[in-house]
Amino acid sequence: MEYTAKEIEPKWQERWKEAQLYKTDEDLSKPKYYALEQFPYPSGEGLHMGHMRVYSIGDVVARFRRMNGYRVLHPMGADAFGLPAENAAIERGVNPRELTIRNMEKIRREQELVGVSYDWDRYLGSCLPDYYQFTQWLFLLFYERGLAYRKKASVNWCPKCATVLANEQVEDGCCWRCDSEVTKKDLEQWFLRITDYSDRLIEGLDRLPKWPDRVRTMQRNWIGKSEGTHATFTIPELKEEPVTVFTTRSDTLYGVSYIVLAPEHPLVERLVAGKPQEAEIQDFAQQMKKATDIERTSTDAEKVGYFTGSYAIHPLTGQQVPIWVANYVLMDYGTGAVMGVPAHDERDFSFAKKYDLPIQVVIEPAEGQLELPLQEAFTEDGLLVNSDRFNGMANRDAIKAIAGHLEEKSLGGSTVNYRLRDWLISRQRYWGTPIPIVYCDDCGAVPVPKDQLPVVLPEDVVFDGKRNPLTTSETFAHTTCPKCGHEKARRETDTMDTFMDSSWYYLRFTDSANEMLPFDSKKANEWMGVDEYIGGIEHAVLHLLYSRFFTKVLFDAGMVDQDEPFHSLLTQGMVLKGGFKMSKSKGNGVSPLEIIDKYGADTARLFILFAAPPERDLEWSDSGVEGSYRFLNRVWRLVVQHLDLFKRELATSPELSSSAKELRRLLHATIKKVTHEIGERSHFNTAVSSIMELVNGINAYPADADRAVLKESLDALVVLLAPFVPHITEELWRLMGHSDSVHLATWPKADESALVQDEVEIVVQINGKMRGKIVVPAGVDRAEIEQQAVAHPTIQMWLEETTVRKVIVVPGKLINIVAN
Ligand code: ANZ
Ligand code: ZN
Repeated sequence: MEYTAKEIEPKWQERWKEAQLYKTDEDLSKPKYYALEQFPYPSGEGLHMGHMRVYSIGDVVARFRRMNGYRVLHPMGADAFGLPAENAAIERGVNPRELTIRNMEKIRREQELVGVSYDWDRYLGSCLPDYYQFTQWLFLLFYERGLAYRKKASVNWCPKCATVLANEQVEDGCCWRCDSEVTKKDLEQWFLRITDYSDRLIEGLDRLPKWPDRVRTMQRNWIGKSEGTHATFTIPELKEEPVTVFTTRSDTLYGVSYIVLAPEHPLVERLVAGKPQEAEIQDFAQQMKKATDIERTSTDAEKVGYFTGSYAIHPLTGQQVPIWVANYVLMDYGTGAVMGVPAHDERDFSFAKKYDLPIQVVIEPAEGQLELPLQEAFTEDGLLVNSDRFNGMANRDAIKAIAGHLEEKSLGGSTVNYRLRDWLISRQRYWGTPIPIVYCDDCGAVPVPKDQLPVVLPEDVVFDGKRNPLTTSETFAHTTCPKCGHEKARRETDTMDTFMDSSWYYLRFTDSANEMLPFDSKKANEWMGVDEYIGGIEHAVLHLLYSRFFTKVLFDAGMVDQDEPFHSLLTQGMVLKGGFKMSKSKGNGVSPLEIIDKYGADTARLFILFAAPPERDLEWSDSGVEGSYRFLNRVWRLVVQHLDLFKRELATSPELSSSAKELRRLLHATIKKVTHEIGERSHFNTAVSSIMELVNGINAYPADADRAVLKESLDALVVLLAPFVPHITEELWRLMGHSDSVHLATWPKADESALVQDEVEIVVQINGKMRGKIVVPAGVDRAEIEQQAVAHPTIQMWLEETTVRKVIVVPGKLINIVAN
């Protein structure tokens, strides 16, 4: 009987489907386990090896938990809105819907070939109206809670994608999707108030010990909480109007020699009006609007500034300081105004040098003195000087003291600032969830009532690549006002960022057929949070931050009882070929379908799981795949060769031979190890390698040794392999005569008593005289006995200054060392 993956795999996939084997178990008496792999974007390319890796990992997790008595939720769907489909549709002049639906079907068929244990009844596609109506519903919930608002803002614009981008989607000044340089544009846009949740998004990270530190750090840095001080300067020329700066270094307040406003700061226009520098500064402000934040703030970027011709009054010294505008101050950080302290800040130092502004030292090192003139900014800790009543104070203490002093005088005080900005969700594109808002001349922006959802994407649109296709529909934009019935109302034609769709899909899976609500709270609470979430590191601040935000809002709305969605996060490494990320476009792609066709999905899964720990990169190797295939063939032959064992009852003999004991010990040590490696450490590779050792052990088992132990070992072997290679194990299991699926089998439990090795006492003689005793495991070899004997402290003493001439070992009894 040959191992024929090609016949076995489709056969079992079909039967599992018929038997609804992977339908979600809703027996609430069992503990729950929610295993989730990030749902894919259905590109026309279909499944790639990266997908195959994520699904193989997720499937081991899900199957392992099922076999361990959990009710498991393991769903799959498609993240189906987005630009690539729209762009492809524009190229071909068709509606992206057709293309996307076709691609969704394709990737789903391919996922099925992998043999993953999904509950397909819960399938969802984010572009289908029965899903996106609830994305709209949730937008309205945010709106009701004051968390969705519209404002005109200078936003990131990708000229190639012809749409705005959220801050999170700008990477080093470029579009995250197409890498084009991002520019700025003033537009009325919808935002979600994620900044209201800044502190909670930071705090929650401390409750996620099973997330990689790296991801938590990235989120913390992205939110960028910074504790500092506001200090208010007044401008005599503007009738004492105040300008407030944000600083993390209030200890340097007496060293301020100028203040700098961002070119876009609202005061700038009034300060320069009618002055000779007016035109120049306005030009400068225009230029700066287009520059990216990176260009403006990097420490080595050239600092450019202009004196406004005006002065402000220092809050503590009453002195006049000049007001400048400069590129390195950003409008949307802090207050858009900073105090310049050249002696203690690098950027201020180079600015002051360039424009010949005074440099006043206010911190000296605790020992020694700074040499004047300064050659560079002194940024270390020290003691305050030239700072009036604060002289001599340690600068760290002075931060609080000076902030307190400002507060007493109502000229400022401690404050907290964040880097995080509200999430811009409007996109000027067709293939996304329409924002459910109507504009009415009388009522302004009016939310579409929930019972009128979904606002469906219209079909009568033109895809010419010149404008937002949604604006070309005759039927869509014109509508009546839901509030006053005005007939000349217009619909919002922006759609939502597709990250809105993926921010809540894990909740929808808990109740995916619900027609009234996004999900029922009771259902969600039965499953949330996700116990193992598997996906790429590239979503560290995008999807993973947005989803946490959504969950917190839904928690506040009473819709879920937990405020963190993903309890454990596994970020899988890349699949490499020749050291480079495997990809079709780079020409080093290996198609999962080809591998499945040649060897079967089981071989591909086994190779992927065995070749590297999940969070590491995995180097593709054809010989490694061959090796996995050979291993499965060995397992096949090993079981098939002994099928007769399963045709009869076998009793274990009461006195086991040493080889029978040894095999049982190996078997139960393997069970223990595999259980631990999968269940506690997610180290699937070491689990597989210990199963391989077990196979060696079974292979070497003597033909005349106890048959019942052999049967026990083969039985457990097939069960242990089932989460990794579901098809071959199912076939073997049935050949063994089991009537139920191996995937319904109970995970074996390690028999601790089998793990103890029998021990024997061995007498150690030197020149025939007994000098000590050692205890060794039964059956160990001579070399091991000799090694332990000479290592024994008493024996070592006796052997001191002698030479060992000969060693005689009587196994199981004694060792005699001849020495003189
Ligand atoms: C005076 C000072 C003296 C500063 C000193 C630093 C060192 P983080 O930690 O990132 O929050 N700053 C404030 N607002 C800014 C803006 N809109 N654009 C550019 N820079 C801005 O950084 C806070 C520091 O960044 C603030 O503290 C301010 O410079 C600058 F020896 O104030 B500091
Ligand atoms: Zn109206």
